[in-house]
This record gives sequence, structure tokens and C-alpha cells, in this order.
Amino acid sequence: MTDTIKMIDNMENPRRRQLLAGSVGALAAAGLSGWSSKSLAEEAKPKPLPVYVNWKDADDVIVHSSSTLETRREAFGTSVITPADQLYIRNNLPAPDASIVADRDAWQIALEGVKNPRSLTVGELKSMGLETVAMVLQCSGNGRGFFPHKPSGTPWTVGAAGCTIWSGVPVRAVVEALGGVGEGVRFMTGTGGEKLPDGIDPKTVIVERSIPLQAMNQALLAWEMNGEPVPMAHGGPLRLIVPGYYGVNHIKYIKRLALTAEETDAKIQKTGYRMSPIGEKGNPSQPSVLAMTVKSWINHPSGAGDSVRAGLMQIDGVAFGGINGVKGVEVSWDGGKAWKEATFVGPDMGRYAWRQFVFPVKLKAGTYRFASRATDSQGNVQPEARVENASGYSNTSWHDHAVEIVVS
Ligand SMILES: Nc1nc2c(c(=O)[nH]1)N[C@H]1C(S)=C(S)[C@@H](COP(=O)(O)O)O[C@H]1N2
Ligand SMILES: [Mo]
Repeated sequence: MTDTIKMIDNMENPRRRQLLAGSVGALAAAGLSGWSSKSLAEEAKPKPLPVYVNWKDADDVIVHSSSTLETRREAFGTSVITPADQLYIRNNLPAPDASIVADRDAWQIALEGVKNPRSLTVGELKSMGLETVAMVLQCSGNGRGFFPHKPSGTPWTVGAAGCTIWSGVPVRAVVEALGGVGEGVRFMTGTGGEKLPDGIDPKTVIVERSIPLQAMNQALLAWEMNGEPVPMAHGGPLRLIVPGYYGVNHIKYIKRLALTAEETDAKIQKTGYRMSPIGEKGNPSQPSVLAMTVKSWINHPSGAGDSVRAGLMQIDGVAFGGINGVKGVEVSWDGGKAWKEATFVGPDMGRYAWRQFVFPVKLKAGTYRFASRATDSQGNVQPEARVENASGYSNTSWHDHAVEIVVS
């Protein structure tokens, strides 16, 4: 027992070691021979948090750019729910001004494609129904960093995802209150409330996504995340939540929800977020990035040169089914030759949430390749291979997500 605890203590903060190793590497790469305190400090400095998310935990996130923040792999795993200050950020347009959350209840959303279309305020929505759902919010580009053809876009590894709790009114309750679904409707189309840049065709930049109408059954218009008013950076005052679907479909600061006969012709739908063959541009005949499929990964040890002492150790990670629930997860320590069932720990927060798993293992000195492979409630097994595609979407490959650990 004591040994186990010591072992875990050793692994406690691999991040700090990695940061150190990283800064030395950066110095070497920059070819800095002479020592100067100024260049040392500059080279070691990670990008600062952008102002609109300066409340994030700087130790737990990687700042890729002002519109992309990733949760560090080592930061996951202490609780099922990803705290707001660790959760990733992805903005296709600059984030709106903080003034949009000054009077949250006054925010308006236009409801269209129902029998009685009208605008409603968040204040009004709050009296129309209330449901809560725990779900994995995951960018479709999560895992892009593992694609060998280096797609353009943020090279996320595992941290463009989090498990979050959302509260709001079910979309179907709002639609019913407005007389029900209009004629010929096949899609639910949400529009983001960002101010669009002047002098550009709005269709090329607007965040507007169409989702098959059936997703309406589990969708919410949410004003709370993890028990707090939704932070502006995560879509406050009001966000469309579509459990089981990739992140891009969860429209932040939503200003219009339309039930439509056709998909929007906004670029983000028409040619963006398509599973296009490598070397080809996106087009509407290719599958759009919609429902998520079964996936898991190991968070501790986190790889990246993690060095752990021989003996008994605990492996942990997360597993989720995407549009389905998750049924189980196996772990391999030899790169996927042998597999053993891992144990889920902590609460089961429902079909759309992830579950944490643990796998105690006793290891001799050597190099190991740990992988995890989840199975969903329908028996679908997380695949070994990624589906190759130009933009690096939907990577669920267990092989790509494996971590190499040196035990000494
Ligand atoms: N209005 C709006 N909604 C949006 C986006 C955006 O840029 N604007 N980005 C989408 C993408 S690609 C993702 S992955 C998620 C990111 O959500 P988060 O920043 O709250 O983590 O929001 C989605 N919804
Ligand atoms: Mo995304």
C-alpha cells in the first residue's frame, strides 16, 4: 500500500518535469550557446492566456493561439467533470465582447421553422422547461496532432475535449410551445451570435450549423454549465447543446435556431467540417462531422517521456461512447497485443458523459506502450486505425492515442 502511494506520488506532477524538459529543448533548438537570463526567460515562457479567458488555470492548459486552448493530458482525471478553468476553447471567430453577458436574461434568440415563429429572451426560456445533461464536449479536430500528413489546423492531441454538465430548456419543449415543427423540416440550424467582420461575405465566416432534426430530441438551449451561468467564452448567455455530437454543432451565444428543410449554405457547413480524402477540398457530398463515436485514452501516466519506478502502479483514463453510452474499456501494456478489462470508477453520469477507468499493473523495468480500447453500448469497438481525412477530424484510433512509458 505504502509503495503504491509513493509510486503515485512520483507520478503526481509529470507536467512540471515536462515543462522543464521542454524549455531546455527549446533553448537547444534555438541554438542558444551563451547564457543570458533574458533569453532564458523568454524561451521558457509559454503563451499567456488571452484576456477573455484570463480566468483559466494557466498550469492546466496549452495556449495554442488566442482562439485555441487545450487541456493538458495530465490535467484530466481527478474528477469526472472537467472544471471550467481547465476546459478547452475553440473559436472560429474572435470571441464576442464580455458585454453580451452583462444582462443574461435579456439575450434574445429567434425561433424559426416552427408553426408560430418568434423571438424569446433567456428570461422567457427559463420558464419553459429545465433539464440537465452531462456530456462530452469534443472538438472534431481532437487527435489531429496524430495524423502523419500534418493537416492544417490546431494539432490537438487529447485535450480538445471535456466532460461538462449543462442545464437549460429542452429544444423540443420550446418547439412545442411555439406550435410544433413546421412543414418539410429536416434540419435544426443554429447561428452563432458573433459580430461578423465588415466587408466579407457573411456566409464565409458565420458560425452556422445544420444538424439532422432527430438530434432535437436530446438538444438543450443551455444557460448553465457545471452549475454556473455559462461563461461567455463557452457560449453564454445561451448555448445550443447537442449531446453525442462533435463540438462545432454546439453553437455558442446562439442568436437564431431555425428548423429548416435544407442544410445551411454557410461555408462552415457546406465545405468545412467534411470528411474529405487527403488532398481534396470539402464538398457537400462528403460526410459532415456530426455524431461522435466510441473513444478512450489514458491520462496517467501521460507519456511524453514520463519515467516511472518499477512496481505497482495505477493507469487511468477516460472512455465514452459518443452518441451511444460506453459499456467497457480494456487496457494493453504491450502496444495492443494483449488486452485486459479496466475498471470504471466514479459516478456514471449518463449516456453522453465519459467514465474514468483505472487499471492497476505491476511492472518491471522496461519500455511499455499503454493503449486503451473502449466498447460502446451497441458493441462497437474503438478502432485501431484512424479514418484518414484531409482536415484530421474524428480521430478515435487507439493506436494513435497510446502512450510510451519508461519504467526504471
Ligand atoms: N458561436 C460559435 N459557436 C461555436 C464555435 C464558434 O466559433 N462560434 N466553435 C465551435 C467549435 S469548432 C467547437 S470545438 C466548440 C468549442 O467549444 P468551447 O470553446 O466551449 O470549448 O464550440 C463550437 N461552437
Ligand atoms: Mo471544433
